[in-house]
Amino acid sequence: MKIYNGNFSANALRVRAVALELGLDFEIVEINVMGGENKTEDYLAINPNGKIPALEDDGFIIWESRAITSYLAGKRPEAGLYPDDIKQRAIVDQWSYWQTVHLGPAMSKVIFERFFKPKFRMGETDPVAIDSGVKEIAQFLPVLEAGLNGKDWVAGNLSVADFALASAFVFRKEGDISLADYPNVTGWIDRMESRPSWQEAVKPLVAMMS
Ligand SMILES: N[C@@H](CCC(=O)N[C@@H](CS)C(=O)NCC(=O)O)C(=O)O
Repeated sequence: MKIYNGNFSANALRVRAVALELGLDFEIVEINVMGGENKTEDYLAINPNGKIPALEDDGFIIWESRAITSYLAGKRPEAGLYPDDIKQRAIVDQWSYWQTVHLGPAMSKVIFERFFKPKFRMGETDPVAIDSGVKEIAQFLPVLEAGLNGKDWVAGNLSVADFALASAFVFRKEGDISLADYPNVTGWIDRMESRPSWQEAVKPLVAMMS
């Protein structure tokens, strides 16, 4: 099994983390996005979007990180990362999609403006973008806080949704996003970040950005 990876990518991070969590055998194929390797004919045949991550498993190809993690979970159903029960599965999907369209973009906006832009000299920080991102985070984090009431993991048991969500929090400190008002979220991300799979998967991303 091959994971087409970029160490800089939070989307690739969740795929590596789930593969490690499940103890799957995989080979990392590093795609040099800065060097344009994601736009070569060969790579576009794997992911026509020219984006990483992608997965190749015995000739089967899948792209989109959350679809990949659900597929990987299906290879070790006993781990329960993507449950068979349709209601439990719907809850997992709910949080994964919510991270994709709501919390993730809000967190990324603020982290990009406050951390990545100055660090990589990507232009002036945009206070309007920060302001709107901060407001969105203030709207969405209470939803996650309430969702975690009485639970260790968002869908009850550890699932691909936790891996999807956790990738949004990697650079929260650098983005000056405080979790002080969110004890459930703080406990959850601490649990997530103490998992050996997560620690191993996040290492190359953190190394690149420090
Ligand atoms: N929704 C996709 C997003 C993939 C994506 O945006 N990948 C970025 C890296 S984080 C990429 O490959 N960018 C290179 C490009 O667009 O040229 C997923 O979750 O897999």
